[in-house]
Amino acid sequence: MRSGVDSSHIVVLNGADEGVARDAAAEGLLAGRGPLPSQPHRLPWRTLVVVPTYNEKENLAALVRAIHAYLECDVLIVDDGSPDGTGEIADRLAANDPRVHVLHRQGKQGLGTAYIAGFRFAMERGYERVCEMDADFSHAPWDLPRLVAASADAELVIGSRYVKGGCTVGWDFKRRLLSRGANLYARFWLRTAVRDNTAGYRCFWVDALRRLDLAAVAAHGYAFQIEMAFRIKRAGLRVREIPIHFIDRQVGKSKMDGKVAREALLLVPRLRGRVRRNTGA
Ligand SMILES: Nc1nc2c(ncn2[C@@H]2O[C@H](COP(=O)(O)OP(=O)(O)OP(=O)(O)O)[C@@H](O)[C@H]2O)c(=O)[nH]1
Ligand SMILES: [Mg+2]
Repeated sequence: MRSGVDSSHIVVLNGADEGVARDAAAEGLLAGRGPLPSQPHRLPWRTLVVVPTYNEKENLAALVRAIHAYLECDVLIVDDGSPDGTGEIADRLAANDPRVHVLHRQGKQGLGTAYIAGFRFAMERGYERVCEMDADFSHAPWDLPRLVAASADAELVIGSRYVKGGCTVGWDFKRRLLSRGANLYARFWLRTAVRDNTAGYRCFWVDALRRLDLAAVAAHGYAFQIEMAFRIKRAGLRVREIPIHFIDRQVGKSKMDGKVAREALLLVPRLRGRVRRNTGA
């Protein structure tokens, strides 16, 4: 690890006996599943973790299992008609576990609209926290309890690669440059103190989302993350960044493309004019 502590070596006790917790963690690490807690963490809020998927058949079942090993929560899979059959895997998971839900959408409609659909699901069903998480294990499941716990005093928590202790693992120079460049660009245009504006590992208060005008959110691709952080800030709400180690995907294909980058380039300079102060709408 290039900087800071590797979160896969943090054992959260959460009321558990230290010896038991350490043994469970060591067993999980040995099995390549991170430091498993002896039991999933239970936090005071009803939490929904939204996982958008497009062709993630190798990752999805293992990811949902890992999420539930670390945190007591519900999971919503938003699948855009993946040609590889991810949607059927999602249905099978939901049929076997009442904590798993699935939304099927027709064709690839972008990450932004998938998350908005997830947010609406959370609002309608009385969840108090809603998380965003990639399906490809780039976002370590063992960071999830830390992410949600940090939301005690911030309406938006971002798992950040660009605060002290955070980093990316396994990205080539080009990908690192693109991500850093996008963040510099966003910080320049939006004058924001948020260091990782494009990060997709997040926890929102559902009540904070209710205060925003979600129908006005313009971005579909990665600019969605920049826009949401900006809208939360503009609404006068608190954003907190906690360090994470972002791990490059091990299996499956990237969906990053030029269209997504172009959208961010064009949209970000216009955001300050579009989003009203104090309301975020
Ligand atoms: N529902 C839905 N999910 C999507 C869409 N595009 C990407 N995803 C999912 O969003 C998450 C992030 O996409 P990734 O392809 O991992 O994007 P990335 O992390 O920038 O790129 P790599 O990690 O390099 O693959 C993954 O879980 C994808 O399956 C989409 O249009 N619809
Ligand atoms: Mg990814």
